[in-house]
Amino acid sequence: MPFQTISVIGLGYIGLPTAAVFASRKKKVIGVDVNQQAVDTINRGEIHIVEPDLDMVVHAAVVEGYLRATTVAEPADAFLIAVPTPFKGDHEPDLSYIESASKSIAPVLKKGDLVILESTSPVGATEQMAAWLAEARPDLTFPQTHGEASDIRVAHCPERVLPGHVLRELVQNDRVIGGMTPKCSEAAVALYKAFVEGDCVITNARTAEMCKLTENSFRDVNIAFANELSIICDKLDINVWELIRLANRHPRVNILQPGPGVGGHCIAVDPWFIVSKTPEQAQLIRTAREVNDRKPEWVLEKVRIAVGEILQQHPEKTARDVTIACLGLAFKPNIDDLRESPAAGITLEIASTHPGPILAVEPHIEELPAELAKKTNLASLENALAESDLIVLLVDHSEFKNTQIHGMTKARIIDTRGIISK
Ligand code: SAJ
Repeated sequence: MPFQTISVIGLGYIGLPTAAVFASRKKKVIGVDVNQQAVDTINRGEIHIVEPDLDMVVHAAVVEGYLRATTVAEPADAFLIAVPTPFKGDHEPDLSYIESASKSIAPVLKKGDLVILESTSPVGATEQMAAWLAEARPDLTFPQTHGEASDIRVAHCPERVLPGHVLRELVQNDRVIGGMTPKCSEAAVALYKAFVEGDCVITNARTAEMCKLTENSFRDVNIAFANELSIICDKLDINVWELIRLANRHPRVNILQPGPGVGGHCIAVDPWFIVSKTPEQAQLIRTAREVNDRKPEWVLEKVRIAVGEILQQHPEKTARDVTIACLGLAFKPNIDDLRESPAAGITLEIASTHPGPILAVEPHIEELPAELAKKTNLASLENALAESDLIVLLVDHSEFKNTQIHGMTKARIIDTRGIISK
């Protein structure tokens, strides 16, 4: 393979596993990150993020000398940019991390190099990245002006791995390869073939960008449908989980599960990249986002109503005497990631407005984040079930699913995940 040295810019949830997997295939990998602490951690053979088995793969890669991290870009044959693309203002994509990553590698680029944008990006971002590179290096030629004859090859190859299964999905998933020219795509396929066992499917950069956004929007729209059904069923006194289970027996129906809202760093963000480019056209995609974003408020209203009913049944009590337990804080089951989590947001809001005790149960963490720690206590499942008057089930962790919650508590239960209601 022509790529002897590979540089990965951005050593986060995608960049670090990608760097480690290349290194595990005995490629020399230079990881670059602006975070000195992350760089030092990786160079010790340790990791600063949570992902099953990643610690072992990074440790082996560093010890065997295939992976090294640094804060300053160095020459390489291929550069993979895997930096965050958050949004700013009114859900406008923020490309500033891609811009600074491009500017950091531009000085070390040389004729024949391949630059791949892996970050989830709005349509047109790869062309924008190539423009930033060309501006910084007028001595080199790029595909937007020189097509197949360019010195530098540029492609967009979005990551599509599921947190919690990153190492397996990196290797096994099909990969969409969107080169700015067919030769750019060919070069990118040659690079990924070092570890990808799935198909490398070639398209252009804009389609590859839109493909990633489409996948996550599809999931968001489907979850919004499920969330809307849950609100409708609540009005009509129908068990939504039974309803979806029955409907999904149809060979061409596959509805996802309702919940307390959509969290994480992708599904709740990426659809906005489509909406911000085409606000007039992206009606359904925008509405789905709004439906999912409104769901936590609906859950909070259910909590307020339940507390009111408990007080009506127990006139001797005040709200201060009502203990609420929130089960689960992570953004999805069986992980410890509390960032962008509707469950954590709902718990914080309950703790900020309810005057009585709040117990937070999250079997995957040992300490609450500072903001939550000020207003609530981390409790065991057993204590929460025994001590609370109201239980709000927010995450379908296996620990909760495997417990006979109903039999272990006298509390009222609001089940946002269908754990007991199924
Ligand atoms: N959720 C529901 N109901 C469901 C499924 C999920 O409410 O039936 C919620 C989860 O609880 C969570 C949120 O949606 O709050 C997102 O979770 P997820 O498991 O759907 O997705 P992510 O964000 O962990 O990963 C997604 C994946 N995309 C798709 O499955 C299309 C992953 O493959 C992408 O690589 C990742 O986004 C990404 O990085 O873009």
